[in-house]
Amino acid sequence: MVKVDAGPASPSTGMFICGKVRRFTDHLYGEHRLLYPEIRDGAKGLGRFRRATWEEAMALIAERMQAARDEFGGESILPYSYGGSNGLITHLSTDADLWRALGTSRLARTVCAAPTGTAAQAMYGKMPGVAYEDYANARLIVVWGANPSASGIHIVPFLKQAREAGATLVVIDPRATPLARQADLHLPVRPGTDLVLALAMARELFVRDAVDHTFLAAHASGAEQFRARTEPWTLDRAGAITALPPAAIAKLVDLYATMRPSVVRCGWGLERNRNGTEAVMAVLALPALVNAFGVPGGGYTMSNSAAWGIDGERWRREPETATRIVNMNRLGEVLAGTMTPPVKVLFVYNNNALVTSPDQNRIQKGLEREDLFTVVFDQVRTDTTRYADVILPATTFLEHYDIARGYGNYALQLVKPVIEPVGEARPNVVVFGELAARLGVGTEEDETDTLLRVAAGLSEPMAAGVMEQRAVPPPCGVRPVQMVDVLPRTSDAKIHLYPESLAKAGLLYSYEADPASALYPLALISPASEKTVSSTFGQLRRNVARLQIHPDDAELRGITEGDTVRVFNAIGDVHCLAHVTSDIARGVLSLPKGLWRQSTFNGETANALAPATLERHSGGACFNDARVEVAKIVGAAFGIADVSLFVPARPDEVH
Ligand SMILES: Nc1nc2c(c(=O)[nH]1)N[C@H]1C(S)=C(S)[C@@H](COP(=O)(O)OP(=O)(O)OC[C@H]3O[C@@H](n4cnc5c(=O)[nH]c(N)nc54)[C@H](O)[C@@H]3O)O[C@H]1N2
Ligand SMILES: Nc1nc2c(c(=O)[nH]1)N[C@H]1C(S)=C(S)[C@@H](COP(=O)(O)OP(=O)(O)OC[C@H]3O[C@@H](n4cnc5c(=O)[nH]c(N)nc54)[C@H](O)[C@@H]3O)O[C@H]1N2
Ligand SMILES: [Mo]
Repeated sequence: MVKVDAGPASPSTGMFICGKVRRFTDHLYGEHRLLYPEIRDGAKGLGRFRRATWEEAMALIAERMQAARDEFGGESILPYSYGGSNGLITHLSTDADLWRALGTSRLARTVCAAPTGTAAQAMYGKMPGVAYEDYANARLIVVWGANPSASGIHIVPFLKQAREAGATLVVIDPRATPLARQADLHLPVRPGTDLVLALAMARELFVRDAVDHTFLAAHASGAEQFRARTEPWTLDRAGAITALPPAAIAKLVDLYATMRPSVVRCGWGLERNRNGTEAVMAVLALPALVNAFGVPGGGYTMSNSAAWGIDGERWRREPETATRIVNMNRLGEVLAGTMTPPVKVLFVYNNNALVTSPDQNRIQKGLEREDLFTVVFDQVRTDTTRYADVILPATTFLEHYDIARGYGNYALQLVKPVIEPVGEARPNVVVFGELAARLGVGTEEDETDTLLRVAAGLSEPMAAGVMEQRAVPPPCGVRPVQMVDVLPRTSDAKIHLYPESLAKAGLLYSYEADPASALYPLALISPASEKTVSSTFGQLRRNVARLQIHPDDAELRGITEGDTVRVFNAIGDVHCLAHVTSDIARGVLSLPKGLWRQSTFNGETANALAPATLERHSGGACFNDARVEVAKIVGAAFGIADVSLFVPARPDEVH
């Protein structure tokens, strides 16, 4: 493999790919690539391993799983994965068969998209959203809690096209993102307060009689209950909580009440806090109130992955057994060993838990438990592999089959290996099939068996398209007009503004106050950066992380550009560099998501500061509820407890 670039098959990505994937050969062949199985050879966490054969490694894993099952039951095994970049074959296929057959603990995959998914499901049954191409038709575009310049670049040309045709752009984000800097209106909202902002907008729309009551009567339920919940949120009250000038909120209402077509690109930034689900619900209520639907470029876009109607479970061989469900955000607590039965075997794959899940220090403690047997199955030597008892090398998308589907773009496609596996790397399906055979609960499967099985679970035209290597559109087509070509997939095909399923837990649209305290007044967010995909490619980041801090907050603490600082709270302490900039709102700090431990001076990352609290409706992660203080570190005492734990970043590599 010498070069990775855009291919012609998928219309909206046919022209270009992002810079980080263009560097994929560094991931494929770089020094971090895992080439063969390894078995721990030294104290836990020391990072010393010896080479092993697949036979030896697999026999050991099977033996330890069997022993745990015999002594403590299947639930003492915890499979841990998220699968954000995995498709229908490398995720929830033979792995799911194996875990089900063994009766292991089940995992609630909540580290991402749980609040947005809960909101979009309850209100619209995950109705497909406005296609990126149709943004070119919009006159008003509201980018809400998303930073597509880094996290979803294929929408950007259409935003540009719309702007050139005179469209108005609004960005709602505590940071001045690249799009915010070009926007007609930028609202630097306090993290976690979007619920209040959207309710205040809705209240204003009702007060001004800018609501389409005829549309609501025909296509929505719960409008009056929703309206009642907006009542307290005057512009002034909302301004005080969101840290926005009331006049700026009013300006947004002016635009939203009058301009058509209008579209909201709702992102994931606003979900990662205690109010996540209800914030997304209130935002998704807005296009219904004004009936922004019915025209190309009108409505909203959330995740589009449900458009194909593939539930991800239809090719499973057996029904799910009712074993316990473990919320993945609680990994630290779970590994503390207090559950019954305790977790004795942890199997991590498609995931880099130590740097992507909340409460990093607690997770590390758990991983250090001598009686815990940990398998980490990955492509590269991640920070999590350091705590493994057995490391298994995995193939990448260039070396295995998969069926991938966009959650922005409307394309489902076959992923086909183009090179032989590097070293002794193996695909997930092969490894999980072999484990099932060794444990006597299934049969070995090669990749084409799984491919055919998964394809058989698709509709005939979809399966044919996949096999012919075309970009397969969803049944609604690639440019659906909302409320025309697609309707809510709720029981009555209506928009549920006050979904009863969620109201059971109490009054909906109730703002839960900021978790800031006198000790930890600053909100730390950790959004996607253009250098990594979550933590994937994090090994290639050689610079010390820079903390974004507003000049006023910096001055108050005697911090200047380039200073070494510590960002801390009761659960973590991150030593990095300060970047003083008015690109971030007052009272807010930002560190990139997905950093490896090598990117800070002391090996802790934003995830050490992120609480393991759960969003109330979905159990979703609350990374952006981290509240912290920051101080300048005087001198070069970086407080490194154990330098053998990580390769510290070097200040001379900063740029
Ligand atoms: N380059 C790159 N691309 C990625 C990823 C990556 O890591 N790197 N990750 C992928 C994944 S897994 C996901 S889920 C998506 C996520 O992609 P996005 O939806 O863009 O989500 P985030 O990057 O978490 O946050 C988006 C923006 O929300 C802002 N924000 C933070 N808190 C709040 C808040 O409370 N309210 C509002 N209004 N804004 C807030 C942040 O400043 C940020 O600019 O991106 C995907 N694409
Ligand atoms: N602080 C903070 N943390 C966050 C977030 C945040 O906003 N702030 N966002 C969260 C979000 S949105 C997400 S989606 C999660 C993602 O967190 P993770 O699920 O941990 O995803 P990645 O960091 O991309 O790590 C995926 C790993 O799987 C490996 N891998 C890829 N394909 C395969 C395969 O086929 N087989 C095997 N065996 N391994 C494979 C890759 O090499 C990589 O090391 O992170 C979350 N973490
Ligand atoms: Mo994500």
